[in-house]
Amino acid sequence: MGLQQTGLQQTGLQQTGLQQIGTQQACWQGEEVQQEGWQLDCWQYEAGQELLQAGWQQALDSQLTGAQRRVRRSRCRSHRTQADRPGCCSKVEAAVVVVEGLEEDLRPLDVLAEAVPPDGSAVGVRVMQVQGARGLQLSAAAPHALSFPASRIFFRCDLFPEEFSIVVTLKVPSLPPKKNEYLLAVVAEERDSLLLGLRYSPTQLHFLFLSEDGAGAWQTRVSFRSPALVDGQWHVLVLAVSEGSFSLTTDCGPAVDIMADMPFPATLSVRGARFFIGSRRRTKGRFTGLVRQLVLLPGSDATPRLCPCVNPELAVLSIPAILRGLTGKPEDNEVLKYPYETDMKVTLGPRPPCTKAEDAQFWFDASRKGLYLCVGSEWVSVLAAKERLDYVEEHQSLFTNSETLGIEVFVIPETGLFVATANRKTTSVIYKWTDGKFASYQDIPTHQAQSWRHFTIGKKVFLAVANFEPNEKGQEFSVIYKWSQRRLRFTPYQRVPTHSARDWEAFEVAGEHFLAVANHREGDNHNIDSVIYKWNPGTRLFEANQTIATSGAYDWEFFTVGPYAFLAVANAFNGTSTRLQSNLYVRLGGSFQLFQSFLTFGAADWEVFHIGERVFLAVANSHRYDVEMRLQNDSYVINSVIYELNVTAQTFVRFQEIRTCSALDWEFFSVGEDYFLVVANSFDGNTFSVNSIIYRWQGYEGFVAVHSLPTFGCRDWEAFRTAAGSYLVYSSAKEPLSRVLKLRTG
Ligand SMILES: [Ca+2]
Ligand SMILES: [Ca+2]
Ligand SMILES: [Ca+2]
Repeated sequence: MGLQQTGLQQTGLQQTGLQQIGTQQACWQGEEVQQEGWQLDCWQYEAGQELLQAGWQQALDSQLTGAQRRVRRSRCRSHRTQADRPGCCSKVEAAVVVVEGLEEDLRPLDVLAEAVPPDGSAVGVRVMQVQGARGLQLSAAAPHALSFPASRIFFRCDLFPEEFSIVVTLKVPSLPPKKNEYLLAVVAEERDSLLLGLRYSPTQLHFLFLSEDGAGAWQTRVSFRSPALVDGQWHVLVLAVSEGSFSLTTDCGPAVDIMADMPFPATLSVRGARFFIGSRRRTKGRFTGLVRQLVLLPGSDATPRLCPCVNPELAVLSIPAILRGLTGKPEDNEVLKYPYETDMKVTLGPRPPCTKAEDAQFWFDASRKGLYLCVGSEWVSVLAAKERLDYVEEHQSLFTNSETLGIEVFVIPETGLFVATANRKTTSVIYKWTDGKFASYQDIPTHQAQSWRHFTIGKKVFLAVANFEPNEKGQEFSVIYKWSQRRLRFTPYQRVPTHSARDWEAFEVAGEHFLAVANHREGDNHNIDSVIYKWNPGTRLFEANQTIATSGAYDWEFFTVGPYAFLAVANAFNGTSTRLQSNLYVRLGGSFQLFQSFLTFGAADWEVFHIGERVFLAVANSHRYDVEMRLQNDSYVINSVIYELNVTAQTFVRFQEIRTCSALDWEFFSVGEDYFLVVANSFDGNTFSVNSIIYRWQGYEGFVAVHSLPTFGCRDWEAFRTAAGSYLVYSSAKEPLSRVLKLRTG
């Protein structure tokens, strides 16, 4: 992102409510001080005029008191000395300088603002917002980005004030021991000597200055122990210098005073010198934290101007316009702590538009504590959770012996992780996760297998396959296999007559075990019964328990909400149309009864998922088709729908529609604190080569596309985890190749 842009964004931000909140929350001290200062200046101006007539010291001492007198003395001394130097202004001229200079010299010189153009467009500088306050970060590549000639602020005389204070607001990450970083350096450019410097180490803050006299030049270092500085929090430091007295105040706390043998020079010339912020004109010692305020206040201790303050670690004397504004709310700070590296422009309040103009800008949704980045035209969640999906990488190409319609990943305790592939041709294969990859483990003869379902009853492990076609003898059945702990293989356990079975669903209600089969069609007839079987512990077999009329049933999905058990069926085709009601049943009085119907289009999959207390049900609509309607290519690119349970109304309501390309499966998964849905897009009317999409849950906006994966005839997705990480696996209904993807998290 260009820095020019940052500046413009900043300008825009200042008109938001955030700015107002920030101003109110910021120290009012600033305004009071300014008024005070204005009065002081006026009064001093008069004093200055008097001074012209009555002479230096006399007029001052009679009318100024305390610190003001000290200030004035310092000014006078500086100018008097300057006047005595060859090539400088005469004594009378010096007095005029004092008079003219009073108005501005006692005002804070915002050194940081001097270095940053009003729009913030300095090269090598980034504006960042952290813990609710903005600061500037220097790029390692451009360590002198923030510098300017001393003559820009010392335009009347080139002597550094003898008495002054420096106010710094900064935020410093932890530093390695012995490492030093410069906050400020005034360097005589020609001879490259440090005239004045402020630098810190993990344990100390050093103030350095050059003293010169006839005997030569030497550097003095005044060191303060600063244990609280390098802790990653914002801090305000005020260093007040007056002759040999050096006083450091941190966050408006008690001052630490050091009396040095060597006073700060009264005649430190800054002619030909340059101010460097965050460096000492070289890469070494570059400031790596954030600086928010850097002010030189000539002639006085700035502490009374800043303190006391409501928010002492962010007390403001003067900061560049680009850094103004605080979010103020402490709860915001907690969240904004994370994206330390983020660029600027965070908008609060209701969702702002995300267009080209807002590209790369942030929006903080305070109600959901979400930080969003405008990318393209979408707000993408960027709030760093503990673990975050970064991207996916190909982990394994799983070559299958034929096209694969369904995949089922499961764990057998003390044995391992497996995936069962439902292959179109005569053999399906079970793979075992071995050395981080799936390796072929067992072949099982199947008949156009559509899907596998793993389940357990007590310690018994089962695997049921949905066979779509009859066997060689014309017998049509699906098979339940049982894991043999002795043979370490699945062996046939029970045959169940089925009709072009598409799917098995296994579930348990009140300690009873059930299996439901989706019978797709019998011959040409799609309007047939699907069957729910119940485990009989006496016979140890599944027995038909309930039949439910279905139309080209494709999928069963079981879930519970509180004490209620639900079963949803995806009805795909009734013989003439894919535009059908797919039904949701609830178990009441020992059987499943119709609860709600949903209009679906070639429904191929139901996916239920929970996000917090919320319950969602997503349908994959694969095809809009009617015998009346001529075949249209666009009838595959249609919306799939996510419904959400409205508990009060006891009904699922439309939550979000997502454009899909002959969607055949939804898979819900989570990474860290983020939730995702991935869709199996299989066909767009022309090609099977279509992208499948990963959507990320973004609260307010529902699911937003975050990643596209090129797939070919994608049929089924499964998510799984191992100790090594999170994975996705998908199968293709059009080629004998499934792929395992590893989710990269960061
Ligand atoms: Ca299912
Ligand atoms: Ca699914
Ligand atoms: Ca799936």
